[in-house]
Order: sequence, then structure tokens, then C-alpha cells
Amino acid sequence: MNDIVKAIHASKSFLICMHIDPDGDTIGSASAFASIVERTGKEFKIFSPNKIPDIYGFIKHMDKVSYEIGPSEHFDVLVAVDCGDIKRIGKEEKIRSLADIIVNIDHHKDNTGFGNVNYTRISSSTGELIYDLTKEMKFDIDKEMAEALYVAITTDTGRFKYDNTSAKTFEAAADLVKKGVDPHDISVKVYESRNMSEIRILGRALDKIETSPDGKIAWIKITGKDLSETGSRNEELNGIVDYLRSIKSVEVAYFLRELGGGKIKLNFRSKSKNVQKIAKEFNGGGHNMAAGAVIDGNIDEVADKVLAVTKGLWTEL
Ligand SMILES: [Mn+2]
Repeated sequence: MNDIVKAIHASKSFLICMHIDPDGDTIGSASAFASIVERTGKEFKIFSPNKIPDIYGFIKHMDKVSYEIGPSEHFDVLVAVDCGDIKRIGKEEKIRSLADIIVNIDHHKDNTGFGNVNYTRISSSTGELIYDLTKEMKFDIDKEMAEALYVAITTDTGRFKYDNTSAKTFEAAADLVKKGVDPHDISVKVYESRNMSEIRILGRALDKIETSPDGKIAWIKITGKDLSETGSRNEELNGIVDYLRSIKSVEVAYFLRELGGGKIKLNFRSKSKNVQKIAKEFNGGGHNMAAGAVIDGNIDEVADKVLAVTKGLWTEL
């Protein structure tokens, strides 16, 4: 943490990077880090490899996120938030040449330590790590920053119910409420502001649930055709896998979607089994109970392969 504080003070320009398919944690963390940098009078650019979901549009700085980095751009520091691996930023080939120093702030257990400075610790969320950083810096959290960090924590803990939720998480959240967060207001903005198309694709997805004969494994396959027929977008699929996990008999759930270009995205969830081990078999990563991967292939063939791998690894999960 001290090295990050030093880097902030010693540097003039920052590139703050989110991960592919940005979620509440990477978005809230990027926003809060940008606020720290902004207040110290430094220049910054926030980069996201994919569109920020509409529900997070109210978070500070999200109106000025860049989706491209110019070939001649260079920064003193690149800060990756919530990225277990540098590949998660999505600009693999040129990312290291964009800055003199890479700072890696993340809470994934399988973080590869890709930064020159690595602030990685298992925690509820990257938001909670940034909250700790503000404490270390004796930095005054304003309301907008508190909202960003609260969104990061609340989304990555599944609203304070996943096993990553600790007393410290609640203490951080309580402090953020004292700094001006209205939990009901945030809940309405994040969880009760869905587009109709998101509900339509959810309906279709729930109709397509498949399970193993014993009901312990459940999955859904969503094709590009499903998206176009319901008028929905890829980022509207992100929470659906949690419905699968909520089924009583289900121990391992996964969600497959066509990304186009022959790529299939996999999301894994479990109640207690280590699905990160399954994701690793497909060159992915994540947490024990929530992991993901992207691979090339045909969606039906990939689904068969994932089922076979899951069954094969079952006793080790
Ligand atoms: Mn996270």
C-alpha cells in the first residue's frame, strides 16, 4: 500500500483500467481511484474494454470513460483495478508499453502479481481494498466516492451475502453510509433499474435451463439469436447465472453465451465447490465460487465439454 501511495505522489498521469465486461466492483473501484488522483491534481484517463452497463452510469467519472487508447498515448502509471491477470484488461499486446509503472490492485485469490506494484489481498472486493487505501492515505471520502465504493462492495458481495463478506466489510459499508451513501437509493439504481430487454432475455434463459439427471449441475446456453430475438445486449446477461445457483439441488452452475467470432464465454458459480478449478481447464480464472473463461468453439460442443470436465473433476472440487 505504501508503494501505491508513493506512486500517486511521484507521478503525474494515470491510466486507470477496468476489466473485460466491467462489473460494479471494477467500475466503483476505478471511479474511486480516479477521485483520489483527481483530488491530488493529477491527470487521469479511465479505460474500459467494454461498454459500462447503463445501471452504473450514475457513478462519478463514468461519463468520461474511454474505450480506446491511442497509439501514441503514454502514462506514468497504469492502475489495473479488479483484474486477476493483465489479460483481463483486454489490450494484451500493447498494455505494458502504455506506462512506466503498472499498479495492480485486486482481491482475486489467483492474481498473477503482474504489476510492478501489487496490492493484492483476499477481500470482499477491490472496492474494500481501495477503501483501506483511503484510510492509509488519511484521505477524506466525499459522497460520490463513498457511493462508488459502496457499489463495488455491495455488488461483489451479492448484497452482503457471499462468503467473502466479513465484519470488516460491514464496517467499511457503515462508514460509507456515514459519508453520505443512501443504501436504498443505490439499491434502486443498481437493482431496480433494468431495461425491459434484460427481463425478456432472463425469461428466455430461464426457459432454457438444462440439468444433470441428479440436478446437481445446471447450465444455460444463450446464442446470438437469443439476444437478437429479444432485443437484448450481452451485458444484460451477467446476473443470470446466479438464478441457476439459487436452485436447491444445484451445486455447480454455469452459463454459456456466444460472443460472436466463434468465441464462447463461460461463467461458473457454486454454493461451495471450487469452480475456479473448472475455469482453469478452459484457461480462465476467478474465485472459488464464481469464475469465468472465454474459449473458441461451438456452443453445444463447449457445453458438452464443460459437463464432462465438471463431472471428471467433481470429487476434487
Ligand atoms: Mn471484484
